[in-house]
Parts: sequence; structure tokens; C-alpha cells
Amino acid sequence: MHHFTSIHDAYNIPQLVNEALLMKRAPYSDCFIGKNKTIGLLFFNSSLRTRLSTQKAAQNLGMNVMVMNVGADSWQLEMNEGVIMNSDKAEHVSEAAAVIGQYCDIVGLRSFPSLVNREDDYSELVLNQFMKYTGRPILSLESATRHPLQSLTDLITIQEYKKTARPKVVLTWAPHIKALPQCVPNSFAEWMNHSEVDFTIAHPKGYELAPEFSGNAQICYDPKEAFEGADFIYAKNWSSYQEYGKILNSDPAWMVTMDKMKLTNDAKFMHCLPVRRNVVVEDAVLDSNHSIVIQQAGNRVWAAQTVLKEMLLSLAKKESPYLF
Ligand code: AN0
Ligand code: CP
Repeated sequence: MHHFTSIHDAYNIPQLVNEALLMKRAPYSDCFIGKNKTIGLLFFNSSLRTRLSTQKAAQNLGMNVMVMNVGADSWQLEMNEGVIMNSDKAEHVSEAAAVIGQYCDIVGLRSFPSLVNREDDYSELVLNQFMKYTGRPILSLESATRHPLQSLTDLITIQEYKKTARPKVVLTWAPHIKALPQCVPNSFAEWMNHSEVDFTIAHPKGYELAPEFSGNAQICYDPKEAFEGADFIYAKNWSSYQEYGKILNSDPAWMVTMDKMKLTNDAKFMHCLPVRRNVVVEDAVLDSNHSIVIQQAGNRVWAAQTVLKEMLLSLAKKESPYLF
């Protein structure tokens, strides 16, 4: 695995999930694999889980870790080519990324979409510019359209908690006061569509994901119907893809409640976090045995560690092909 920016970088998904579960049982079995290798974790946006779990994963593999909040701690970066740089952006990504590439063997990058211009966001400008100019393998820590480390984590968690060979997994839209990216649902749908699950996406009209992400998932427009017989309820808010970046609905009927959980097959409740209590999901659900959000967040370490191990092995193969 050279880069990890989407499911398309994973050769064998069930094997990746199994490796992560083995890693969880023996966290330090590869503690020398990253010796003398440096990962730079660059954050254009806030993070708790991604930042700490990726740092821990890299350290468990023996790597050196550097973390930077881009823009806040460093210079504001210009991403577009051929611009006359006479505004607030002091440095161009072509120099900044190339310099970071001098210091790091792998570069992790978090950069949310603008939610203003769909074409720009869905072209993954920032991610692609870093790929182009660092000259290093890139690990996505959530880009404009995807959050693959979260989705791998979600699949690992479903594998751990499922009670049937082919569980019913429901991704349900839920209300929120802010316009949020489509990354988490896009990625989750992409990974579920490649997995042994019966997959439904429930959302109000106008919240359809881009067809390349929703794929063949069953779509349900009723806030309750999809819950019937579900084994996993995965809640997430996202803003509209069609009316790009807009909030079209705030109907509290879409909040996940204990009443709706009663319609399920004693489902587990999942959310990537951070979650707004009593907006997205009521306290009673988060505080019940249905909720596995903390265990899910814990699994972020094993997803990141498995992916980083694959990336390090692929680097080592490039550097010393005679060893392999
Ligand atoms: C972000 C999102 O919805 O993409 C990050 C989630 C992992 N969430 C918020 O901004 C609240
Ligand atoms: N789930 C997730 O990526 O959380 P953070 O935004 O806190 O990293």
C-alpha cells in the first residue's frame, strides 16, 4: 500500500480487518518496523480521535511523529496554481509540501471540504496537491470527500460486534446545527458496499449522496422504517450534496431515540464522534448498552496501525527490494 486515501488503496479488505484485530491483541509485535521513519501529521481542521489515535499507532510501530496545525501554527497555504500571491496566503503548497517531504517519510493530512464549491471539493485539490508536491506516501486523515481510516475502523467494529454472518447495517442521517461534510457517510457507504452486510441509507429527501458513493445501497426516506430489524445503527449528519453544503432539514424525528432503537434487532449504536447529544442522538441511547461509540473510537488505533504497517512495508520494499 503506497498511499491510503480511499478504499481503492486497500487490496484485500477482509485481510486488513483481520490484521487489525490481530494487532489489537498484540499491539507491540511490530514495534521496530517504523524505526528511524518519521510521519508528519498535518491538520487543517480540528481533531481529537484522528490526531491521538494516529500518533499512538505510529508510536506503537516505533515511528517518530511530528504534528502540525497548518495555518494556525504555520503559514497559510495557497493551493491553486498560477495565482498572484498578494492576499493572506504567505506560502504556496508547492514549496511547503516539498519541504515537509524533506522531513517526513509518510505524510498524514486532514483537510475538510469548503462546502461552497462542489466541483473544487470533489476534485480533492488539497489532497492531490500534497500528493504531487511532497513526493511521499500520503495517509488521509479525512479529506474533502472521504474519511477512510474511520470507515476501516467502522468495519473492524462491525466485525467484532456482529451476531449474524450478514448483519443489517443502517446509516441514518440525523439533524445538526452546522453544515457538515459528506466525507464520513461517503466513505462508510463505500466500505459497506464492499462488505458482507445488508446495507441501507436513511435520510430525508435532498440528502442523497453522490451516486459513486451510495452505489447499490437501499435508500429509505422514512426516519423509522429503516430501523426495523437493524443490527447496527450508524448515525451521522451531513449537508446536502445536491444543494451543495446546504442544511435542508432539521426535523427532530430524525434524531436517534430509544423509541426508535426498540424497532431494531437489539442494534448496536455507532457514531464516528464528535456527537451532539440530544440533537443527533438522545442521552438515553448514548448512555445505554446499545452504544459502542467508545469502543469504536478505541479501534481507530488498530485501523491506523494496520494501514501504517502496510505503508511502511511498501516503503521498505521500495528502499531495499533485495530484502523481499
Ligand atoms: C466532522 C465531519 O462531519 O466530517 C468530523 C467527523 C469525524 N465533524 C464535525 O465537524 C462535527
Ligand atoms: N472521528 C474523528 O475523526 O474524530 P476527530 O475529528 O476528533 O479526529
